[in-house]
Amino acid sequence: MILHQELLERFRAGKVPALARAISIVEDEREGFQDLLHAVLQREPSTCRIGFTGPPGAGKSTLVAAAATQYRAQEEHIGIVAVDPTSPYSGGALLGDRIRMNDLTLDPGIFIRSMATRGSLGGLATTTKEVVDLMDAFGFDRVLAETVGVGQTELEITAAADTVIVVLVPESGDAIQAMKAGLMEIADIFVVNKADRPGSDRVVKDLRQALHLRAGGVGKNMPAHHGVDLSRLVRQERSQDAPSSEGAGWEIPVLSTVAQNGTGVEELLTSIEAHREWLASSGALHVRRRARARGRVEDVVDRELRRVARRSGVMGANLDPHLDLIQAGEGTPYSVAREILKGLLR
Ligand SMILES: Nc1nc2c(ncn2[C@@H]2O[C@H](COP(=O)(O)OP(=O)(O)OP(=O)(O)O)[C@@H](O)[C@H]2O)c(=O)[nH]1
Ligand SMILES: [Mg+2]
Repeated sequence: MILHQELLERFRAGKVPALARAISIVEDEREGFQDLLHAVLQREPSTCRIGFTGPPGAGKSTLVAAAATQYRAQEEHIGIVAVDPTSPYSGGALLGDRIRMNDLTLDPGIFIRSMATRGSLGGLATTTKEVVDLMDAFGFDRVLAETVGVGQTELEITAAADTVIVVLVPESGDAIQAMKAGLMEIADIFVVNKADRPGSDRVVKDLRQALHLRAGGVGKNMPAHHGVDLSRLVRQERSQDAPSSEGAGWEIPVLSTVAQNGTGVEELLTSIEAHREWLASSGALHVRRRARARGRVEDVVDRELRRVARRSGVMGANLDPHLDLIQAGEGTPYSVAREILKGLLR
């Protein structure tokens, strides 16, 4: 705690380098990172968290950059988190983001951070959410988070947002695909980007129809892609306390944009504001924040349990005699795990 006291003061004073350092500490789970988070999160959340997700190359970064530019014109301070699901070593998409968001990085009113999920289970997704929490606590007017909607970790991160925008393109297939990928469950607003390309009207129409059918109860429990319900985590995190968006008077809009030249971006921002108002007036914002708090507690407990197991050393060389038993047919992974857990929880 003493370790980060000075950092904490500079963070609270709104110094951007302090935010950058705090993010690094959280990202690397360096000593004292939980105390740091604990200290800065003791305030009422006020930031508008907007998530952008969708298939690779849909134009999310371009759209985020366009939105950020408009918000800047209103003198708002903006934080941007771009989450890259690929390996941190390939770096391709991150580099692309950097180029597309280059103009923005010169603006001191905008803070951009790219991070990789590294495809690992649990841990890093939690860290990513914690980075969004940090940005929130820093006091930006809005935090825009971009994730690629391709897997569980990436969808789960959308639960960190108040408003989730799902970005599709004419090429990304029909509404059924979106439904299968679990995107229907998480969208508060649909955007069909690259409306300058053929087939865009068709996708807009399909989506509207699918949403209409869904509102009528058709396809609500449709099993997702490969039988894995990618959206379940998000839904759980949200709806344990809350009905999903469309259940409570929010009609999910389907917009079309050409992010490259800014067409439709104004309408998108209007929809985001409308959703914000709906969140506040319907009580959904409170409910979502509560669900988020629940999810975060679960995340931290999971992480700490894993940590306790790792620290105890039982998963390392000490496991060898147990493995001998399993190989000799005198034990199973279950009997061994049970014994280990008994020891840990004693
Ligand atoms: N034709 C057309 N191209 C666009 C539009 N918006 C973005 N692009 C282009 O599409 C490509 C991908 O855009 P990005 O903004 O990087 O897409 P992304 O979804 O962030 O991509 P990843 O982060 O890699 O998943 C870029 O070459 C953009 O210039 C659009 O409205 N129309
Ligand atoms: Mg991008």
